[in-house]
Amino acid sequence: MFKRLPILIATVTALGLLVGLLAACGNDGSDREGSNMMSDMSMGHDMDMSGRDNSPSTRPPAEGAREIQVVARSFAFEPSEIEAKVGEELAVSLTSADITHDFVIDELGVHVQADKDAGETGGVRADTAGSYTYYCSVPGHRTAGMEGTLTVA
Ligand SMILES: [Cu+2]
Repeated sequence: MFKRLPILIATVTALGLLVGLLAACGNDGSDREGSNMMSDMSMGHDMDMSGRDNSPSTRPPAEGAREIQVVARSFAFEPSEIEAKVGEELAVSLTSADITHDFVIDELGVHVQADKDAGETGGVRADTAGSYTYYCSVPGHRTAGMEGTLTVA
């Protein structure tokens, strides 16, 4: 897992450069319409890539939200259990102790991401009592143990 990630990033970067080069070549030899098509294609490519990192479901915490500090590391969350009241506004402040991790609760549309040097804070609120599982969506991390439970009562 650890050894493959840099290779993947390098491959993606190389592909991006290749697309850029192709677009530049197309610019030289073709008319404006052709080059627009090329840039549209590479824009779509970029959007797909960023869509993975920046989920639109991350929302800023509500004013007065209770801050919950969560530290993500390979491969656990600290704490692994969070309690909240029904309708309570939480501000989950995620930091990472090592590599990129995220904090996802599918049922609540929560996605907070933290890189090693850049944390993120996201608003969390459950209007229905119950147990909600939070996990890290980086491939392999959840099965390695990056799971926790938000209990709302
Ligand atoms: Cu992770």
